[in-house]
Amino acid sequence: MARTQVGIVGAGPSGLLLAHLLHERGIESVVLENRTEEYVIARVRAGVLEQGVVDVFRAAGLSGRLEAEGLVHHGIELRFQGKGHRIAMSELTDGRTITIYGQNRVVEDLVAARRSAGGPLLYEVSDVSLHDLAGARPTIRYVHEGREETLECDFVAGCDGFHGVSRASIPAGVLTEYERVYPFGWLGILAQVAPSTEELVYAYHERGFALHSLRSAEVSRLYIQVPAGEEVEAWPDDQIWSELHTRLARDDGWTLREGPVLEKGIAALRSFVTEPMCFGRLFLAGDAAHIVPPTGAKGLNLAVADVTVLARALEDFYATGSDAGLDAYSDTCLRRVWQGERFSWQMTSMLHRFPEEGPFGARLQLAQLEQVVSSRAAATALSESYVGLPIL
Ligand code: RFL
Ligand code: PHB
Repeated sequence: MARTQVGIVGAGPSGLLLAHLLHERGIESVVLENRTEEYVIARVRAGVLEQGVVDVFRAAGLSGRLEAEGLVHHGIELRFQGKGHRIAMSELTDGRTITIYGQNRVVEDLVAARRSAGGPLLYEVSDVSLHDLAGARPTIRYVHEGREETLECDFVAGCDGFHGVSRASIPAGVLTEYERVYPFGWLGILAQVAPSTEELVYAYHERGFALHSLRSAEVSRLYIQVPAGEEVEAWPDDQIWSELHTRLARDDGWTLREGPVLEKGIAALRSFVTEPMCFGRLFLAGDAAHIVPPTGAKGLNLAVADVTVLARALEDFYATGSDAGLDAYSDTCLRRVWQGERFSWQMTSMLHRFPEEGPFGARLQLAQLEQVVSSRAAATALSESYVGLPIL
């Protein structure tokens, strides 16, 4: 039977970053991923990194390409009723910034770091199951290259996302789950066209929310709110552009540039938290423990915060034998998680069309937007949440 100190399930941002932070601390791990490397890297997801996350990457020696190619932003635009309103986030938060850098690149950088560290990273494992989580020697069983394997660990990190096996391996009755599912999703496209904006635009429109984000000087990332359950095949490119033009329109002549669609997909919107984020020697991190709707751009940022806390707690355990950090892991993470949930819910509620809320609800949304763009206190509160709290 193979052995390691920390068995990590999932090679998304959480699992790979944890492996790197542990390696830096002299702690061994094995990372098990059920998909292929190409699939995990190609998945188009997050784009906004909080300053605290960039600081974590820098401190871990992972920020070379991120600092060379990431786009540092100082504000966002809220657009409604044909007008754009800049929220000067840096000015309102003592100079804090966000960085636009695609999750694909984050994952590529982390895979490269793992390779150069020489640590095990296995793709296309199947039939992953977790055992003896409540004891001192949990094991992970899996199949790789046709062979059944058993990995004995000191700890298991469940970094396998919302649909992974880790959370599902915890006995019934241990976890309390808090959930809200929204009656809409986001249809996202990646387009080969220079962004029509320098800063992210979050638009509220009677036809629904739209977001203009970016990836580089040549590639734009755009989203529109669509009803829950919609199939991407029902959305030809010209119809997506038409909705984007309508929802992002400004009455000062601003125009949206179109380009070839490189990728498109639909994501459901959900808020979800499990408490506690651990059971015995299994620790959940990232999307395995919590999901936020993407409107607040918090998912990846929360994942980075979780694994930073976990790596420190494990470092303490191996250095001193103390369980104190591990015992506090869940509570420490959940304080940030619930702030992320609150902010993501607030942004989602303020910016999407909720048909069941009727015209009264729509008027309240406009009143809230008016307050955010006209009150320095309200804009500061939004900015503080958007740029995020320090992690280190
Ligand atoms: P991931 O990325 O889902 O990775 C989990 C990995 O585990 C693997 N896995 C398994 N491996 C082995 N055995 C099993 N049984 C397994 N089951 C699953 C999966 O294949 C996968 O590789 O979770 P992780 O690492 O916790 O990372 C979380 C982030 O990916 C997620 O929170 C963000 O993408 C959310 N998100 C955003 N976050 C931000 O901070 N800023 C943003 O701007 C932002 N925009 C977004 C987003 C997510 C989006 N979608 C598609 C949900 C925009 C979108 C559209
Ligand atoms: C993205 O660029 O993919 C992005 C940006 C901001 C969000 C969500 C996604 O709130």
